[in-house]
Amino acid sequence: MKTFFDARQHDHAPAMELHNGAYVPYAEHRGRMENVLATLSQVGAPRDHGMEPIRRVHRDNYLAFLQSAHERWVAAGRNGDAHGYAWPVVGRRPLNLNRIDADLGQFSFDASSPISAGTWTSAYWGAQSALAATEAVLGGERAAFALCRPPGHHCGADYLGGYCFLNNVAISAEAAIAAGKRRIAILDVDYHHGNGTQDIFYERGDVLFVSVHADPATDYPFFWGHADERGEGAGEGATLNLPLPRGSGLEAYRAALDTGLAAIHDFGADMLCVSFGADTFAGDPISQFALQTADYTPIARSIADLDLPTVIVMEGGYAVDALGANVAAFLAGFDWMG
Ligand code: OKP
Ligand code: ZN
Repeated sequence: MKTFFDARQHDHAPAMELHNGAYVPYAEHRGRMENVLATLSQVGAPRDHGMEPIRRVHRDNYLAFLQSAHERWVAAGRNGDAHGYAWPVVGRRPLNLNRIDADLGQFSFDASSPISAGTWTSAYWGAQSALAATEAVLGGERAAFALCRPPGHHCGADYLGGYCFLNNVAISAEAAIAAGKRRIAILDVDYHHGNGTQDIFYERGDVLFVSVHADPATDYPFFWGHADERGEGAGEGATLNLPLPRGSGLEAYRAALDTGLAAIHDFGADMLCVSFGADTFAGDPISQFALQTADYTPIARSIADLDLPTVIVMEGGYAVDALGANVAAFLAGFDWMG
């Protein structure tokens, strides 16, 4: 399968993150990509599609913030990674503040995503990898894979969070619509709910968002991904959340996935964008499902059986030594598509 990755996606390199009350080494590090790249052939660098497709998803003030945040952090006399610590609660009146600390709170929803010197460059080229895979599929490939890093499904039109800065799968879906596709299905099979993707398309009837994930009653991102979130307005019924309990293995996973795939079939999508996270793996250090490496092939095969042109973008997966094998097992499920 054609795969896209740009070496500049390594530039994003936060040192530490807040995990269960302690600072620990950042889990979403470049070693993840190195392990995957070692298992893949046919990896190409994306061409540069520029800012326009990114601006279809993200607000200009947020993009300006992302591009300058680390420089402003340094200019304020700070060391290391830019990190928010104060957030405007729902209902707080809009304020036009320009202190970097205020903006870090304004444009994020959690403390999971420090900004390093290379964050913008990596996020930009990760989005370009998603656009290159999208272009390949629009050009006739049955499926293509974007090895996105940083991941994207937690960030929204104007906020970052959950290791995510640009929403790669949303950028792919919007690019496909701009190129003439009419109905896009997004299937999110990362362990965590894709709250940013859901938010971006919540009132849209032309983009179906289906997600199988850990129940937010017990797992990050807690405030989104509950089964009763079903979309609003024109998007009513075009969001389908299928939460599963911690400990779920292949049997429970397949039952939820089959429900999601049936919804995608009924929606009549003309293209599929998949947010693939391998953090559903039994050995994942921050997640609690029980999938085995060999399970990813039949899971992907049943997604491929939808017989839709498919863009696959990388999301999470933190069992680094197994990540390449898990990605390869997933992509093997699409092999018959050529
Ligand atoms: C990103 B993706 C828990 C900290 C949670 C955020 C997890 C983001 C996962 N102590 N950190 O969906 O794989
Ligand atoms: Zn995840």
